[in-house]
Amino acid sequence: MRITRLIAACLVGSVVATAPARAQIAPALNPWQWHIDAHAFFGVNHQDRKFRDFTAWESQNWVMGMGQRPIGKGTLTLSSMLSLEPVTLKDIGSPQVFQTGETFGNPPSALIDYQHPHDLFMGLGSEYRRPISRVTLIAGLDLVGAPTLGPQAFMHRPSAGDNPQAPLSHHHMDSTHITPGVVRAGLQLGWWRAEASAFHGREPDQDRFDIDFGALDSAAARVSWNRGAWSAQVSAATLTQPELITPYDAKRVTASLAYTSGGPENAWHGWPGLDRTARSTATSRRNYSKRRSGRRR
Ligand SMILES: [Cu+2]
Repeated sequence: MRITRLIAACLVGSVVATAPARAQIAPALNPWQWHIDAHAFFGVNHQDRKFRDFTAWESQNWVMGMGQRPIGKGTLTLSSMLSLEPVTLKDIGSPQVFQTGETFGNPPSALIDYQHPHDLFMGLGSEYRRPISRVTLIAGLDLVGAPTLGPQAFMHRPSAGDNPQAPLSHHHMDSTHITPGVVRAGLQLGWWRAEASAFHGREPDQDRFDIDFGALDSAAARVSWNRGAWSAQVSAATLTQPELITPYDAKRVTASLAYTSGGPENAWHGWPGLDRTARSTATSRRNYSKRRSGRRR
């Protein structure tokens, strides 16, 4: 098999800004601290294969904004993550040999060899952290967010800084990183953190501009460890019909170890990961048919 892959891309924008100045001047009047981090790639992606060529002019991009302020004895964080990929990538997604995940078309079929565009709203969430003695209590509520499953999604890892393409493991390890409706709680002690969450298990649909709210029908728990450049996690979840085109519920276990080295210019990030997903019996055939035809439960 002949595969030639050419990605000519330029990072047209990468912005990290922090604006605590006002808070230092008048903390009583403006206790908020704001941070923004944006990445935009633009380029041509050409992949020359034996039976199929792919070429696309495209842009992968996202902007993350965060505001923090003290409330009581703790800290409130509001965060958002938006992407213009619904208009800067083709509907079917970005050509990427061997990539899988989500669906395309009507009737929907599994996407293969493409990375789908991310949703406009990739994250809209809040978190409150309160230290009590050596333990920090954490509570979070996300309109769109990530449940306590798997490692940090790839765009939050330093290795995404100069790479426009999603890793091929994205839809195994990070498949829940855009989840509509997450309630989570946990505690941190030193390098260790234990958390659990309830969330809506279905992956986002093909309409990339809406938020696909639904019942909090799935649950996950994670234990993680972070020390310096090293981080590790083990997590497990029970997911209610995560895929649009299959009627199965799923149980997933993931484990990963990451090492991050260097500053923003020369960061590298490696992580052997393990993902095991087992399908279980459908919740009900009737429910599945309703969902597939686009009706909400
Ligand atoms: Cu993604």
